[in-house]
Amino acid sequence: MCSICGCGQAEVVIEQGRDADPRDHDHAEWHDHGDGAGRHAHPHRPGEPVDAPGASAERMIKIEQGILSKNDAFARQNRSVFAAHRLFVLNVVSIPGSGKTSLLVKTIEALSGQLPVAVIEGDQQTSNDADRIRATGAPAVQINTGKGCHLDAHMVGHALETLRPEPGSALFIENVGNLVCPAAFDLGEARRVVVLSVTEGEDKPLKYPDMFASADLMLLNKADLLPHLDFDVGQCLANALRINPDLQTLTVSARTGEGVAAFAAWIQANAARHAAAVAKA
Ligand SMILES: Nc1nc2c(ncn2[C@@H]2O[C@H](COP(=O)(O)OP(=O)(O)O)[C@@H](O)[C@H]2O)c(=O)[nH]1
Ligand SMILES: [Mg+2]
Repeated sequence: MCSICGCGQAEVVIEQGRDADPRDHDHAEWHDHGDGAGRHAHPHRPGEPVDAPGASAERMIKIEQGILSKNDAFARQNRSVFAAHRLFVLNVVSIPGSGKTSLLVKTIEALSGQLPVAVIEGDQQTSNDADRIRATGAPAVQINTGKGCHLDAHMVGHALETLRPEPGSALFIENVGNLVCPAAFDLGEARRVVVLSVTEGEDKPLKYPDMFASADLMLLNKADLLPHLDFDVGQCLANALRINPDLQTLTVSARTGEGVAAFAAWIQANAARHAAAVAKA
């Protein structure tokens, strides 16, 4: 169970794709996850067992710090694997239903022929979203978190062993729908993208500040619905920038395709910027 939110993490299941040949050198490169766990079993142990009822506040803080520092160590490992394979990784977060998967499908189409794309999908149950992505022709792997309400870096490391994206790809990680816990868990991504749809209200950046403070880009989705709503785009952007003055924003619609080309261009530009930063480091 996660002390950040109280969610369970014992039931994580990661889809298994291609069977790895043990002689496959590439596979060994992916399988550098440091916990001795094979890719066909997934003993997910991101933190020590938590005995929450009756635990003191001091002990809970220590447990939380322990979980996050273990996560950060896995995130560092992910980052070096991403760098070795020249992957540009985006962590896509929102509440359920904001349009993450719909936007990814449109963005994959927009990037077609320009940048190879792979996707890690996170949901509590079902492989529906991975199936939607695979229907575009892009490779995808589904992580089901069971009772867990967020992805962590350890799960992503294991999903990579199955997915093994083409070097130089953009790798999207669609997080479990939740604006709270995913904010605390670094997955090793280069950029964090928060999706907010116009049906959710202008005040969400103020109500869930950690997520907006930690994001690089906000996609304001479902712009096609604006004529039917009294949603104030200017107020929403002002709220988001009050939390994070460096936040970049794009207004988009997965339904009409508005703004998708601009998002694809943002990805291209940021992938190039990130590659230059990694080369310099
Ligand atoms: N009108 C409209 N509906 C959208 C848009 N994007 C997504 N949806 C709908 O919103 C619902 C949730 O979308 P989905 O992509 O599954 O959201 P996710 O849970 O964030 O991945 C679906 O019924 C989509 O068809 C959009 O831009 N405009
Ligand atoms: Mg989805």
